[in-house]
Amino acid sequence: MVPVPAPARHAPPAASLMGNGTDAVVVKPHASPSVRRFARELGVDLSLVRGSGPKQRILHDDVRNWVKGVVAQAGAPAAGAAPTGGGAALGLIPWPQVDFASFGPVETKPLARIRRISAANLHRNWVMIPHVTNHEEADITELEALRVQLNRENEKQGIKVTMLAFLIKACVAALQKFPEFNASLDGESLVLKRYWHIGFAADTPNGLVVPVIRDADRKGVLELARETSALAAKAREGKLAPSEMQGGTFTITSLGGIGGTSFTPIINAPEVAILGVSRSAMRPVWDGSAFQPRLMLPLSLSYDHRVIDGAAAARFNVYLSQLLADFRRAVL
Ligand code: CAO
Repeated sequence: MVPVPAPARHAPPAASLMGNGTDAVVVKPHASPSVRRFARELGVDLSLVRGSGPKQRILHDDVRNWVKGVVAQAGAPAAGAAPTGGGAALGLIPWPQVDFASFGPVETKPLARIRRISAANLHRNWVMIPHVTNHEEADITELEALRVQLNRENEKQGIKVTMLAFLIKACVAALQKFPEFNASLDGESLVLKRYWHIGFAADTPNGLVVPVIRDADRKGVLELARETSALAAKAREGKLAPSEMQGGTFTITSLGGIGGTSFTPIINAPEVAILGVSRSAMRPVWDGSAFQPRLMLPLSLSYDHRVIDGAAAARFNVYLSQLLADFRRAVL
């Protein structure tokens, strides 16, 4: 796992990256005369420092930590290398400090622990990885019919086969054909993994977690269905062990049960790609002589452009869509 940049406590929380229309309001830094003197001695511009004291007052420690962050950043690797150091010195203007209560009633809720951890990870990954998303559609008309039939057959055993289990199987086949998607950057090398541990994003009352299915290449669809539903249930109860969320080589995030037509998933570092899945829908598809009603599944593949070229991503997504359209290919 890549460490969170040293001056993370001074970085804006990820959730705040969504604009709130208040960017123009900037207040003067709030600090005691001794902190101002300390900052002057070190040549620190206090408007760049985030205060951790009451009412965001800047403390000696905030100045010290800010300097440490800048020093750590100076020792960070050159562009193109895998991120291992800080990420604070982006040369951005300070985060807007706004007294929201002066505009209307507000309620302040501390972020849950899982959300704080995932926010820091998502923020780092979004800022440090050059993301591009490739969108594709898969014709899953036949696959959905097979899924419904399997569920009818396995009803008594209590196994529910979900689209996610088929997606894991198909992704493993695509990852085996395109190994650079099952890899991580390590300095100036690419580590290609010869194991296929697939993570899937699970929405829980405490926030987003990513349980990992180990050795997904050695498991059949029914076993994958059983394991994903057991891990998802454990995730919702907050009972996942750390080891059940580690070692992933590729992640799938499915919003298909909720809705939407496409989205831009954030890569789960140190992985280099992630597949977002939206809700399937019946669409008229031209077969060369007439429109046919087909069930189409939207696939959004985000990839690290330092490692993967746009053409490779398009090939991966097209291949994945072919596997889902004719699932016999996934077991070849
Ligand atoms: N298109 C249409 N329907 C779909 C679908 C899709 N792509 N995927 C699932 N569905 C249907 C299922 O068939 C199921 O229908 P029935 O209840 O009629 O059988 C229903 O939607 C609910 O499915 P589900 O989402 O509970 O099950 P799943 O196996 O597809 O997903 C899990 C499991 C853990 C991925 C899911 O519960 C979850 O947490 N999803 C959210 C992930 C998330 O938050 N991602 C965002 C991360 S980035 O912020």
